[in-house]
Amino acid sequence: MTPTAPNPAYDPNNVFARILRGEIPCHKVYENDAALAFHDITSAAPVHVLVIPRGAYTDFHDFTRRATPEEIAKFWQAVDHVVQQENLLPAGFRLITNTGPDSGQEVPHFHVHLLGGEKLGPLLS
Ligand code: D5M
Repeated sequence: MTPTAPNPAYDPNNVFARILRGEIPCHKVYENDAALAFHDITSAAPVHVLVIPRGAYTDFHDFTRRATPEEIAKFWQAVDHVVQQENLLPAGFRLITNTGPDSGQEVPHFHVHLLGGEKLGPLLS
Protein backbone atom coordinates (compact mmCIF):
# COMPACT_ATOMS: atom_id res chain seq x y z
CA MET A 1 0.00 0.00 0.00
CA THR A 2 1.14 3.58 -0.59
CA PRO A 3 1.39 5.70 2.56
CA THR A 4 0.53 9.39 2.59
CA ALA A 5 3.34 11.78 1.55
CA PRO A 6 5.92 12.37 4.30
CA ASN A 7 5.35 15.12 6.83
CA PRO A 8 8.15 17.74 6.41
CA ALA A 9 8.46 17.77 10.22
CA TYR A 10 9.20 14.04 10.28
CA ASP A 11 12.79 13.04 11.09
CA PRO A 12 13.61 10.16 8.70
CA ASN A 13 16.51 9.10 10.91
CA ASN A 14 14.57 8.48 14.10
CA VAL A 15 15.13 5.04 15.61
CA PHE A 16 11.80 3.58 14.49
CA ALA A 17 12.33 4.79 10.91
CA ARG A 18 15.66 2.98 11.03
CA ILE A 19 14.00 -0.17 12.36
CA LEU A 20 11.47 0.00 9.49
CA ARG A 21 14.32 0.26 6.98
CA GLY A 22 16.07 -2.73 8.57
CA GLU A 23 19.07 -0.64 9.69
CA ILE A 24 18.50 -1.51 13.36
CA PRO A 25 17.27 -4.93 14.50
CA CYS A 26 14.09 -5.44 16.48
CA HIS A 27 12.35 -8.37 18.10
CA LYS A 28 9.37 -8.57 15.77
CA VAL A 29 6.04 -9.77 17.13
CA TYR A 30 3.78 -9.17 14.15
CA GLU A 31 3.59 -7.17 10.93
CA ASN A 32 1.18 -6.36 8.15
CA ASP A 33 1.59 -4.07 5.15
CA ALA A 34 0.77 -0.96 7.20
CA ALA A 35 2.21 -1.68 10.64
CA LEU A 36 5.02 -3.37 12.56
CA ALA A 37 4.91 -4.63 16.16
CA PHE A 38 8.03 -5.38 18.20
CA HIS A 39 9.21 -5.65 21.81
CA ASP A 40 10.08 -2.43 23.62
CA ILE A 41 13.68 -2.56 24.86
CA THR A 42 12.70 -1.17 28.27
CA SER A 43 10.10 -3.88 29.12
CA ALA A 44 7.83 -2.02 31.54
CA ALA A 45 5.61 -5.14 31.87
CA PRO A 46 5.84 -8.86 31.00
CA VAL A 47 4.30 -7.93 27.64
CA HIS A 48 5.50 -4.56 26.36
CA VAL A 49 5.05 -4.30 22.62
CA LEU A 50 5.30 -1.20 20.44
CA VAL A 51 3.08 -0.99 17.38
CA ILE A 52 4.09 1.52 14.72
CA PRO A 53 2.72 2.44 11.29
CA ARG A 54 5.01 2.00 8.30
CA GLY A 55 4.14 5.51 7.15
CA ALA A 56 6.06 8.61 8.26
CA TYR A 57 3.87 10.04 11.03
CA THR A 58 5.33 11.95 13.94
CA ASP A 59 2.66 11.20 16.54
CA PHE A 60 -0.97 10.26 17.18
CA HIS A 61 -2.25 13.61 15.98
CA ASP A 62 -0.28 13.49 12.74
CA PHE A 63 -1.33 9.88 12.10
CA THR A 64 -5.01 10.49 12.81
CA ARG A 65 -5.15 13.55 10.58
CA ARG A 66 -3.05 12.42 7.62
CA ALA A 67 -3.10 8.62 7.36
CA THR A 68 -5.52 6.99 4.96
CA PRO A 69 -8.54 5.13 6.35
CA GLU A 70 -6.91 1.89 5.16
CA GLU A 71 -3.67 2.65 7.03
CA ILE A 72 -5.60 3.52 10.17
CA ALA A 73 -7.70 0.36 9.97
CA LYS A 74 -4.69 -1.87 9.37
CA PHE A 75 -2.77 -0.22 12.20
CA TRP A 76 -5.52 -0.97 14.74
CA GLN A 77 -6.00 -4.46 13.29
CA ALA A 78 -2.29 -5.05 14.00
CA VAL A 79 -2.77 -3.90 17.60
CA ASP A 80 -5.73 -6.25 17.95
CA HIS A 81 -3.77 -9.11 16.41
CA VAL A 82 -0.99 -8.68 18.99
CA VAL A 83 -3.56 -8.58 21.81
CA GLN A 84 -4.80 -11.99 20.68
CA GLN A 85 -1.35 -13.39 19.88
CA GLU A 86 -0.06 -12.47 23.35
CA ASN A 87 -3.23 -13.83 25.05
CA LEU A 88 -4.00 -10.52 26.73
CA LEU A 89 -7.75 -11.20 26.98
CA PRO A 90 -9.70 -11.56 29.22
CA ALA A 91 -7.20 -10.38 31.86
CA GLY A 92 -6.79 -7.07 30.06
CA PHE A 93 -4.08 -4.71 28.88
CA ARG A 94 -3.19 -1.05 28.56
CA LEU A 95 -2.58 1.08 25.45
CA ILE A 96 -0.55 4.28 25.75
CA THR A 97 0.54 6.75 23.11
CA ASN A 98 2.69 9.66 24.20
CA THR A 99 2.19 12.71 22.02
CA GLY A 100 4.51 15.69 22.00
CA PRO A 101 7.09 17.05 24.44
CA ASP A 102 4.81 17.42 27.48
CA SER A 103 3.98 13.71 27.30
CA GLY A 104 7.62 12.63 27.36
CA GLN A 105 7.46 11.22 23.83
CA GLU A 106 11.03 10.22 23.04
CA VAL A 107 10.75 8.75 19.55
CA PRO A 108 9.12 11.08 16.99
CA HIS A 109 7.42 8.30 15.01
CA PHE A 110 3.85 7.49 16.06
CA HIS A 111 3.69 4.41 18.28
CA VAL A 112 1.37 2.72 20.71
CA HIS A 113 2.70 0.95 23.80
CA LEU A 114 0.78 -2.27 24.48
CA LEU A 115 1.30 -3.37 28.08
CA GLY A 116 -0.01 -6.46 29.83
CA GLY A 117 0.75 -9.89 31.19
CA GLU A 118 0.34 -8.89 34.84
CA LYS A 119 -1.87 -6.68 37.02
CA LEU A 120 -0.70 -3.21 36.09
CA GLY A 121 -0.21 -0.45 38.65
CA PRO A 122 -1.95 2.92 38.55
CA LEU A 123 -1.28 4.90 35.40
CA LEU A 124 -0.22 7.95 37.40
CA SER A 125 1.93 7.38 40.44
O1 D5M B 1 8.65 5.64 24.03
C1 D5M B 1 9.64 5.21 23.15
C2 D5M B 1 9.97 3.79 23.53
O2 D5M B 1 10.80 3.24 22.53
C3 D5M B 1 10.72 3.62 24.85
O3 D5M B 1 9.91 2.84 25.75
C4 D5M B 1 11.98 2.84 24.49
C5 D5M B 1 11.64 2.29 23.12
N1 D5M B 1 12.77 2.09 22.24
C6 D5M B 1 13.72 2.98 21.90
N2 D5M B 1 14.60 2.43 21.04
C7 D5M B 1 14.16 1.16 20.82
C8 D5M B 1 14.62 0.08 20.02
N3 D5M B 1 15.74 0.18 19.26
N4 D5M B 1 13.94 -1.08 20.04
C9 D5M B 1 12.83 -1.21 20.81
N5 D5M B 1 12.34 -0.22 21.58
C10 D5M B 1 13.00 0.94 21.58
P1 D5M B 1 8.04 7.10 24.02
O4 D5M B 1 6.54 6.88 24.03
O5 D5M B 1 8.52 7.82 22.79
O6 D5M B 1 8.51 7.74 25.29
